Amino acid sequence: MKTIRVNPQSLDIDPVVRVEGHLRVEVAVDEVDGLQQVVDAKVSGVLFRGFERILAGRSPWDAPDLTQRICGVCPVSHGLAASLALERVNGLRLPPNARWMRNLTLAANYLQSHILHFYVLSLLDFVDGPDMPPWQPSWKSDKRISGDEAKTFVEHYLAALETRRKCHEMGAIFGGKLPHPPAFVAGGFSAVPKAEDVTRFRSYLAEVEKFIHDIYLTDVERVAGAYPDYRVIGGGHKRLLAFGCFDEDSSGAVQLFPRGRSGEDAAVDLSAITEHVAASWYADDTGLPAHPKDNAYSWIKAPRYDGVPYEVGPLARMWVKGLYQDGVSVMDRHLARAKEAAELVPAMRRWLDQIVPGQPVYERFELPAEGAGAGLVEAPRGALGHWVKIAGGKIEHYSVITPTCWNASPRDAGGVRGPMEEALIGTPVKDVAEPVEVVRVLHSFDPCLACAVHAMRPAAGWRGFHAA
Ligand code: NFE
Repeated sequence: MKTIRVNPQSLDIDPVVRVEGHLRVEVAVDEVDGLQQVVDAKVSGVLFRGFERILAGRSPWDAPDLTQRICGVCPVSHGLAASLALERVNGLRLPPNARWMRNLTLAANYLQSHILHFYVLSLLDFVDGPDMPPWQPSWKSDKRISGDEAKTFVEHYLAALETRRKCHEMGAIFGGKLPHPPAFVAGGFSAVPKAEDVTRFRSYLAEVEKFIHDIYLTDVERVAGAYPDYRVIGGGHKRLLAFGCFDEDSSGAVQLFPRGRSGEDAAVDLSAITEHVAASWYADDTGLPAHPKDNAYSWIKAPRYDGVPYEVGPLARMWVKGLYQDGVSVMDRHLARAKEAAELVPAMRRWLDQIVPGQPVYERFELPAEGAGAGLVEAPRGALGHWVKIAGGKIEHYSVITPTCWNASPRDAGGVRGPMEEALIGTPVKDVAEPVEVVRVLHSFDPCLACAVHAMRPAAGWRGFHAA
């Protein structure tokens, strides 16, 4: 492709709004074949956090409670991943009730998160809303949904807020107070199901289902229809990875959303996961925070599978399950996410049917003084892993790789861009004063910087830690 350098410009969007946490993006815009577009991108997490360091030296039993505080949007996933990591230390099998209640609480969290993402975090990029917050102030360019149709979307936005609240109330029936449900404990669940809880959950689910089917699915289709170019924009590396989630049996081998990768070889081998810090503010040899550092621009590490970047998220899950394989783009992410919401509802009914009030929810077990375990789940935004190493009865090392670590990762040791960075390449930018196209691509990943920024294990050999 012939590149005509006309007027290369660097745009710095800092902060990117309508994401969780602090995200900065720097894009180079240039004219290529007569079209002004993104030719380079750097995505940065600009807030340092250190949850793994908080965990070191503490009792392993604290991990489900402490790691939930990583984030208020996906705490359920962290509580589950931490519990699983401890249970894997000694191969514990849970009572079925605990499995169904965990699944249901996590699924309720997915539904609130999917609705939040489309209506609150993304829709305002596409719809020209009324002259009031949160619709204004906003960039005016390229809003293809306006007038009476926009009014309908505003009504749906309000209905989405209400429905999201219902999802939280639904999750709280078994999980306890949200957003950080205390019911996730290593060994099972701390709430005992009653028949009336099951009935109440069912009635919430019916209301949420109505919103998903009558409003959410239709609205996503409508936005996708108005922006057909976004079925191409925002593709990126087009490599997808899912750890799998929602156990259907005690072995953990059968899951509603299976583990896998796009492409010919779908197997997932945990020892293939590495983390790079070449462009991150951590020392190459120790993994300790190192700021400033030459060529580094993010507190996010760069996880790679088999040395290459992978996108994670609802699209990856639906792809691996075989339910959505239309493409990888901005709109494909939104469409697959809505499809996943619809897919969850019948599964939730099935899990509700299998809860037996009065039966056990917890299996008492001992943690060994020495051991290691991995808890792999799917958070709403994608593959989430917790790795724990116990020594002397305390946490010696804890490592968290979140979905946004994968998606918003910076360049790796080979200089290869992370998934969001790569997805931005080629994105047309009509008006550099209002680069809404860039923001649409970023929002389609629903990045959460609160989740993504973590310190790593400050000792030799940390690169191999994730094989545990
Ligand atoms: Ni803070 Fe999270 C999800 C996790 S994102 S929202 O979903 O883990 O990286």
